[in-house]
Amino acid sequence: MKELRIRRVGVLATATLCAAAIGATAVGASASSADKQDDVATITMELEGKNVFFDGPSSIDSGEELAIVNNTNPRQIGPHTFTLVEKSELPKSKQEMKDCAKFKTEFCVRILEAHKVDLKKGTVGKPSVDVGKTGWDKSFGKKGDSWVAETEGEEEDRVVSAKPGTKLFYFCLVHPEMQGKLKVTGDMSVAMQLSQVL
Ligand SMILES: [Cu+2]
Repeated sequence: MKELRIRRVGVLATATLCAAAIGATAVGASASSADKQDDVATITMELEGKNVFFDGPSSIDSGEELAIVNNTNPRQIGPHTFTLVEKSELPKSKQEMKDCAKFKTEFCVRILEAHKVDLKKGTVGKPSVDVGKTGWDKSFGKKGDSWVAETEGEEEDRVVSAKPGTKLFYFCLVHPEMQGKLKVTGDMSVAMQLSQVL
């Protein structure tokens, strides 16, 4: 069991602070690539001034490795999640984001539960949740792929197992204004052949 750096009070304070800044926050991932390693696509968690956001590519090939890297200090901004989410479930309004960060919405509580978060103890029982096929493919709904970043510099690498043509939407449960979209590209016919063989 890993210890969360920021306890409930810290998380809520952060979330409230961020909710206040939502109006001014730039949402979404830019097309720039943070080339930490040459051939691994990377989405980073960033903090600039009061803006907290994901920075990463807008598309990726199916079967490629995708790394998520936390470039922020949890003492400043709290932990993050990188959570795949169905487009319809993304919190949109300021109020929806606030309610999600305060775990008032059933959908957001589901993600919390998937990570086996104990708010009283401030612990995350299961930082890596990988359902569906191994790798990044399954969006919440009921179950989905998600990762909790608790420390600065922490990284999670998984292959993109979603089919070409899929759009993966993602957000952070702690700061729901952190959102992004990833188009999964690649040769559909190769993917079809593969799925017949496997
Ligand atoms: Cu976050």
